[in-house]
Parts: sequence; C-alpha cells; structure tokens
Amino acid sequence: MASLFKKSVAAVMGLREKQEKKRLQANAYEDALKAVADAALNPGDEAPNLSLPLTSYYINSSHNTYLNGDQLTSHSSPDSVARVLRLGCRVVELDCYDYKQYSMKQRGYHASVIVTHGGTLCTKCKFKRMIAAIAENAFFTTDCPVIVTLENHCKAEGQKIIADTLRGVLGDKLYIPKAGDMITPESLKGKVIIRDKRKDDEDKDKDRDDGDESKVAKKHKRRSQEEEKALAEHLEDAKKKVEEEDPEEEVATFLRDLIYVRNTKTKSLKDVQISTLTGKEPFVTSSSWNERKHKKLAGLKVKKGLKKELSAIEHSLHSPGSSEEARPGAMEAWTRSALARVYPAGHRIKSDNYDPSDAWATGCQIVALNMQVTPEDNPLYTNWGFFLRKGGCGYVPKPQFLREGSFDELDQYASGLRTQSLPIKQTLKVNLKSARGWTKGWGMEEAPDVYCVVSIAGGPKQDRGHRKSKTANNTKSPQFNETFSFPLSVPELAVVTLEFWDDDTVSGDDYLGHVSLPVQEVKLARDLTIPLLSESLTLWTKGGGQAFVKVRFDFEEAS
Ligand SMILES: [Ca+2]
Ligand SMILES: [Ca+2]
Repeated sequence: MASLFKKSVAAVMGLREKQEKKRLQANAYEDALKAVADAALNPGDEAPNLSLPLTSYYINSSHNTYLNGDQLTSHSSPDSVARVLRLGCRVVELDCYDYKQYSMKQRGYHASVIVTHGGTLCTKCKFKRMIAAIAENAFFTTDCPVIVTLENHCKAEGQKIIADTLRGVLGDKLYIPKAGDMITPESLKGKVIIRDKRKDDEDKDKDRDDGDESKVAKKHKRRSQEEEKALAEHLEDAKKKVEEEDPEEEVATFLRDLIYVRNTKTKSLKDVQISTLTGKEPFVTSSSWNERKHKKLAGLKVKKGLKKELSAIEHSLHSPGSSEEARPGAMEAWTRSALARVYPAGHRIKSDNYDPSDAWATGCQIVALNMQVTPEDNPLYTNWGFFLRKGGCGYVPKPQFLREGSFDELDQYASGLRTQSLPIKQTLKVNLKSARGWTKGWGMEEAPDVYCVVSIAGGPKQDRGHRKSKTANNTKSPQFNETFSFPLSVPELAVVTLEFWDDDTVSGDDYLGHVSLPVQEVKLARDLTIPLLSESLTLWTKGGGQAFVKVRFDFEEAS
C-alpha cells in the first residue's frame, strides 16, 4: 500500500515538474508581472531608492523554496527555486543535510550535501543543483540581490562542501563580506548574499523550522488510511535519524567568511534600544520566529490559543514584571537595525500561508511565505501585489515612520496599531465595473454566476477587510457597477485584491482568477482594464481565454 501511495505521489509530482518546465520556458511569470503592472500601475517618475541599508526594506521572501508541493511528500526541485526567483522573490531558503553518496567510479561512498525537508518524505536533491538554479535564474526578473538563507544541518565536512559549491558555482556573483562595504540593494546588484548562523558564535542555537516538524509528524499520524500509517511510521524513523545525526557543537570555519546575514536567537525584546544601520556594518544580525511567536513577541497576541488580540500596553498593565514586557514599539525599533524573518507555523503542511500583514506592519523585513501553488492562497496574492511596487525589484522601502524618528513616535504608532486606533489618512474607493474573457473554468453550466470579493491587506488590522459584490447570474460578461470604500491608516502598506468566483451551491464555488495591486502605485481616477491571474500566478488563460476586470480607483483624503 505504502509503495502504491508513493508511486501515485511520484506520478503527480512528475506531471507537476513538466508543467513547471513549460511555464519557465514560456516566461509565464514575468509576462504576468509585466501585464498587470502595465495595465494598473503608474510608471513612476524616478527610479526607486535602493541606497538605504538592507534593514530599511521589505524583501520578497519564500519559505522552504525547494519544495514543489506540500511540506511532507513533495519533490525538492531546482525548478521550484527557479520559479520563485522568476516571480521576483529575493530570499530563497535551502534546508541542507549531510549525505553519503555511492560512487561506482570510486567504488565507495563519498560525502555530499543534499537539500530536503528533514524528517519528512520529501525527496532529496543535490545542493549543487539548487545553487546552479540560483546562478541561472537569480537575475532574470530583476538584478537586485538574492539572499540565500541556509537551514544548515551539516557537519564540518558538509559545510566545506557548501562553501566550495557556493564559491565554485556562483563565482563572482557570490558576495563575500568585507568590513566597510556599503550594504544596500543598489550596491549589491547582481550579488547573492548568504544568511546562516555562525556556529562558532552560536553553537547552542537552534534557529530552524523543524521544531514544528515533530508536530507535523504527529498530525500526520492521525490519518486513518493504512498506507498513511506506514507513511507516518516512516516519518518518525526519518525524524529520529535526523536527530541522531544532528551536529550542534560542530565548529565551522569554512562558511563563516561568506555569511553576511547572521542568525541569532532573540527571545525577548524588552531591552531593545533604538538604533539604525548605516549600511557599512561588516554583518547584520537576524532572527527567525514562526508566525505565532512573532505575534507574541510583537505584543499582538498574548497567549497561544487565545484568539483575542490585546495591545502591548494592556498586556503590561495586566502582567507587570512579565518577561515579555516591552515597550509597545519594541519590535518596530528592533527591526531598524536587525533583519526579522517570520515563517509559516508547522501546521501548514499543505504549503498554505499566514497573512503577512501583521509582520509588515511591525517592521519585519523577511516575511517568508510558501510560494508553492495552493488553492485560494490569498496571503500569497497579497505578497505578489505588494512586491509589484518599485518596478518589481523585490525591495520595498518601509514607510518613513518605521525607518526614522524617535522611540516616542514609534511607540505612538505601535500603540495605535495594537489598539486599532491609528488616524485615517485616506479612503480608497474601488469602483468595480465589469469583467469578461472567460471561456472555461466554471464547471458544468453554460456560463458562470460571477461574484467578486474585494479585499484589503498588507497593513494594520484596522485597514484590513473584505467586501463581496452582488452575483451576476449566468453570464461570461458580468456587469457590477458597485463601489466599495476602505478607510486606510497606512496606505503605504495597503494591497487591494479582487478575486472572482462562480457561485455554485451543488459542487462548491469555482475559482475564476484574481489580481492584487499595491494601492500606493495604482493609476487613479480612470477606468483600468486589468488581466486576471490563475492560482499559479500566471495569466488566466484557461481554455485560451484571457479574463479581465474593469475597475476604477479613487482616493478621498481625510478631512
Ligand atoms: Ca526550512
Ligand atoms: Ca454556477
């Protein structure tokens, strides 16, 4: 049974890889980015400012980039890395493990490094092939720097292989840190930066996602099917093996010269001081938290399982002396001089996503999302729309109040953010007019019954929300003529998404495409005809028909 299951998984994965190759060859991701930007965004009078230190930017980031499907059984594929880079993403994550490979030529085993999701049934792929995919695809869509974040489980021998491979395959594309260098997206164009922990500094540190993986294995075990039982047992075995082999105290000197972004563990922000990078430091520190831990540290959530969000001020009133006690703007202050990485919680085994808005609103730069193709992935659409800004270069400067100014100002913003009482700056009016162009995609009926969900995300919670249009029955050219208003406190971060659906009470609503746009850069006060995208973030061309929405955006200034 287990092998049958494995075979069918392999068949699906083989098909998925073929589809991926086709899309990459057709430049499908670049075409979609360009078509939407041309139709909907202002070209911009000046080039984006890319001369600020790295910590001043939101960076388009992916989680477990090498996987082509779910987090448990999918393939580790260089094509997935290529796809994510071609989508404009600038942070690639590779989980690295030592591997003994048999060589017929040498009649024996030799050391190698592979990339896989440890403790799962995901396939293995050679580290070298992943780095080759980076070398080939990194600067296809934009020349802004790529950060490779290594979840590094290798001993000294493996680390040497990693260092040699990076140097050998990337050549002069590899950035080797030098004290006094200016570290900005502009100065590092065409370069690949390495993010890893320096084991000699941090040898007790465990900064990686796989704390969640034992939970993943447990959850997986609950499935009732016989073959899945076998699968779960295999998972447990694999997990144990990984733990036994895990080298915590290894000292690696081969890699340390290559690391510019240093992972460190940060458990509390209570003593944080405000400081800003100049861009000339010999390294930048960085910490990772999963989405829940981030909320807790940022004071957006008090306890695990407690749904009600409480402001950090209220929190400190209720629990004086608590170790979590920090100024309301501690997270925002911390992210002025360090890079915060946030990643999906371990229960997201289907490669689904969390909403990146909270992390952005609190100044986190590396908000890593699963970029595999999953249905109804609204958070990923938000990310795609957010990073259409600045010509799609993958680096969006944070709003000025997050980069500059006093601690008091930052606290004021942070308190307003957490109590949802920030002043409204502008109201966005979305005038949804019509849509057209579908030839397929709505199931058995002659024509779809179309409705649209208009949503805002990207910034503070008070700015977020969604509104549903009326349903236009049995038509491929629905007319709506409806206007939705969204009051915004931080328009700089807002992303508007229009999702289209075919209403279907029998078999469930069918997805008909979407488009996400950064509110700051949309063309205002005129009718726009914008192409819709599919779930894989290519143009919606199911059955050969390209679907479009006709919409108009206006701003009303707060009086
Ligand atoms: Ca990982
Ligand atoms: Ca229908």
